[in-house]
Amino acid sequence: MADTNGFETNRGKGGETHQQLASEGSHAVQGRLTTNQGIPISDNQNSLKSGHRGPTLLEDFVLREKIFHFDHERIPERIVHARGSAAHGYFELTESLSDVTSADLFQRVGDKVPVFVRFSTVAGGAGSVDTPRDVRGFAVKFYTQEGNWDLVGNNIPVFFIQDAIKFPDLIHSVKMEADRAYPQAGSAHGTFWDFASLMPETTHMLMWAMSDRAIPRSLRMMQGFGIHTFRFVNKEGKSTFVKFHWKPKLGVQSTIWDEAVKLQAADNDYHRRDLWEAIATGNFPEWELGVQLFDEDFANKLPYDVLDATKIIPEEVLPLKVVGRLVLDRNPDNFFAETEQVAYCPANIVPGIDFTNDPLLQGRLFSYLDTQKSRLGTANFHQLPINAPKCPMHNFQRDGMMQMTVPKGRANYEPNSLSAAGEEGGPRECPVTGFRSFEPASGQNEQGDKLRVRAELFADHYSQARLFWKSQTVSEQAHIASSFVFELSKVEFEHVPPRVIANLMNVDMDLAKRVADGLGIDLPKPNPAAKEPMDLDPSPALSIQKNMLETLEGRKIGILIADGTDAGVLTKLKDALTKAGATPFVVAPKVGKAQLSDGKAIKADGQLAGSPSQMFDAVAVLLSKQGNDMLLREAAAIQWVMDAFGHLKAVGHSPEAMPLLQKAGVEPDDGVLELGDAFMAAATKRYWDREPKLRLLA
Ligand code: HDD
Repeated sequence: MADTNGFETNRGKGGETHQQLASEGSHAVQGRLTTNQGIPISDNQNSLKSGHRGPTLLEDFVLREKIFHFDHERIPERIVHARGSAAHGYFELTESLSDVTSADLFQRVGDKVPVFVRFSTVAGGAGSVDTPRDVRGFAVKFYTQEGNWDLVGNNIPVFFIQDAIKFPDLIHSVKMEADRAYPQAGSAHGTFWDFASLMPETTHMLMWAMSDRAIPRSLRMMQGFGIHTFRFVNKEGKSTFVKFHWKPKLGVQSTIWDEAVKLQAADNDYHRRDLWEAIATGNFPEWELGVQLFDEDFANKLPYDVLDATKIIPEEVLPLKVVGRLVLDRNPDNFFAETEQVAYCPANIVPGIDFTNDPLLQGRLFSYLDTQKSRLGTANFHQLPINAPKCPMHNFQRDGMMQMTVPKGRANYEPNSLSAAGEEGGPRECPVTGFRSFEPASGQNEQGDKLRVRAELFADHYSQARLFWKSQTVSEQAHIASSFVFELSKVEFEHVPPRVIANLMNVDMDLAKRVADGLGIDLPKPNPAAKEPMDLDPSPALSIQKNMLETLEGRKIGILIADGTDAGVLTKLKDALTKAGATPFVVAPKVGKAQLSDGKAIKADGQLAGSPSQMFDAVAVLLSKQGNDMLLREAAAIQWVMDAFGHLKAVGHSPEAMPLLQKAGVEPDDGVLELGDAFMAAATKRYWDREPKLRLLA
């Protein structure tokens, strides 16, 4: 029926049943619309009014309840890591660790444990973009049979600071500035670099943050790290130190800066969409879990402190042992209920795993639980389905806001002897299988005077920053130096960049000079290091480019077509790409129709202006003469090709598309070639050698 405005409403005038109304709609209907009290609703289009043009009545509980609930839909976003995307999956053990840990999930090869993994940026708000230069969070909740274990890590193996007491300062400095509330989601501003320059311990992580690690191509192509040194404890109570590493099956891949910047405009949700689509299409992201295991003796011989979160143990010094795989195979059903409400906490560990005295980790053990209470509003947040353990859980904690369980009986304290009276006595502690903190042998406990200090080796702020720098390729070094220049060029406090450069002089003089030169300023006076840096052996494992996996698996290839495109070549190319594990994505001037050479019309996956080439890992320009002539007059097409070339990607083309390539400034090299088998191999790479011809890097 039509309402007074002439709109169609679904109100039944003559008292039709709900079923009759539902059957009128084209969508499947799941039951009657009700209020939160279960009261059936007859009209979800109009509020209750006094007369046709009269005021809305306070009595309208349907309206009031709906608006009331809507008004309270948001909870405080995370103070850090607010922007995130998550997925369900499982962890499968491939190598038993029963000799070093009693943790249930590491005992039996083949055992699978459900997980929920959330990836995030750090600095931006929940609504910020996916591709700023930033560290990425990599948080894994393992729902084990012995309780939930949360490994709350990042995609960079070190941290900016050594002691949790500096965390609020670090985060205040990097977030948007206090008075002006900009910039959003980025470290390229005065307060961050002011803080960083005064804290030499940030130098190692700054090197990583200025590298391409901080602009990942995909969440599926990032490493993850537990960062801190943790402990495994075995059945005999013996402790082994452990560091956790996630290695992506698709290899580590990053974007380059110009590409990352343009991605922000092309698709704010670039990473979120990529993760969702990969899982939805059955291309399940996968990582290996590697562990570095070592004992006290090994730790004592290292020239750095394993309790210092600004240090790594290079894989070349202590190789990884691969013990399992992580597979993400299910998208969340509901973003808020799962991704937003998931509450990770490094203090969630299970029997067989324990903390160390890392002062950053120790502070985290307090912070997360505290933050969850503030975000989720009640001490009962562990009852939310995404946070609840999937193993039995019994204790005598009771009541509190939003208590969702209904405990039975009188026993809400322990010890009790209610069973003697024939009543339920409730659960009891288990000294054998219950969690026990690691107990060092007598006399080995760290103890002493109460001191606000750092351990001596923590003062070495530069050796590993130098190690990182020396481990990079020429092209990666140029990216790092240029990122320092870019970020510092955004700092309006003139005294700050020289201080950063003075710190960099302790890392590598060439790097410092290049940054100073890029900014057009003189080298400052040196800032003597608290501890003279050492020359450690380079670690090739730290370079992305040296370890690039040349594969099409998980990659997305853009194919630009227009009217007249050769239908046979297009089909062949799409088939070959799909077979190689890539996703072909057809881009055309009109999304609804492109008339191919065989006279048939096809739909494109994306429209040219809305699908710029930075969304792809490699591109194919498959045009007829007619298509090429038309696109020579289309700036979006010229930019499409220019950016693909400028972002060092393979550019495959039909012979007829050559004029467009030339207009876009494409110059011949190994990555520019006619479409065919050779293009398939070429599309697995990036062409780093091309860059110096296109860009004046620092
Ligand atoms: Fe943190 C969230 C990772 C140091 C305090 N942190 C948070 C998340 C990740 C990390 C991935 C998001 C989890 C999610 O997806 O919900 N944080 C790290 C790493 C650190 C680190 C790898 C150093 C090695 N964090 C750190 C310190 C403190 C915090 C030193 C405080 C003393 N972190 C928090 C927090 C957050 C958080 C305020 C915000 C939201 C949340 O916890 O749930 O408690």
